[in-house]
Amino acid sequence: MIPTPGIGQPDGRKGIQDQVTPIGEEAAGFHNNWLLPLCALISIFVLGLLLWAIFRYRRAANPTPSRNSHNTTIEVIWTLVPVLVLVAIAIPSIRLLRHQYSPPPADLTVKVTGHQWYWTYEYPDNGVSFDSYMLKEANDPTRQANQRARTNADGPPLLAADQRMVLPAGKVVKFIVTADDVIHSFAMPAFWIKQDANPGQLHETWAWVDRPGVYFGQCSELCGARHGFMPIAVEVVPPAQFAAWVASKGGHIAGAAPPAPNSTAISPVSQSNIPTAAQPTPPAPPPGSRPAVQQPATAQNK
Ligand SMILES: [Cu+2]
Repeated sequence: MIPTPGIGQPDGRKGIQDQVTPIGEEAAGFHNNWLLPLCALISIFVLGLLLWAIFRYRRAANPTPSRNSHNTTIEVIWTLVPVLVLVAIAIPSIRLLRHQYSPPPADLTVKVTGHQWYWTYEYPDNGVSFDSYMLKEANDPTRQANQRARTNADGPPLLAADQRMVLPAGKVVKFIVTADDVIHSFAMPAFWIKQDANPGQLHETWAWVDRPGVYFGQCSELCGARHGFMPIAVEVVPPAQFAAWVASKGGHIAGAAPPAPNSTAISPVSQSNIPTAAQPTPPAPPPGSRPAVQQPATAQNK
């Protein structure tokens, strides 16, 4: 798939990239429609107050300065109004956090591991695992003879990767994020994702992308000499194409084919020790519907 200029990659515009997830749309709307205007209004108001005080109460206009030191009315106002402004910001802000941290049940899990300096993507339910390296330019002297050079079909310089993470469109994807050596950060601006990847820890985030396309991100934690050269390239494709990609990687889709007899054998005894095994799974949303981000977290997606 060929990336679309201006979607999922920087294109010189100011501000936040176009968002392709429900969380991203909510967060970018909150930022662009509420926080930025509020910041601008407060800045203009404070600047106006400053200018007014500087000119109105300058020494030449006030040979005998006022001796007032308290004004109860104005002190109540300048305490109360900022508190109300903060409460007005806190309500949508906490609501957004709740949506971010209450993901719907996942349709697909991808384990993301940061290394110095590349990413590994594992699909534990599909038996797929591979490394993803940045594609170097054709004239890069450090490019080995067996390394493919970047083309415009791969994506912009410093963002194109030799193997993209492929995701099915319209599915809830859970990312398990960790690192192998130092702290990295899995950042996808168009998904509103920036999740630290820490060695020895598993972090979780999620995305739901309806629009097929190619989206780019970068490691966003200073992780060493080639920190700037470990991009993230994600290709979102229709589910049927995703199934074909999994098969081409030697993997399998759950329910599509019987599992190998010895690979998933769990004895009844060990199964009975798993407390969540007895819990009913929530009903799957109808295909194509947007996931309800408002619903509280369940045991399955903790
Ligand atoms: Cu890194």
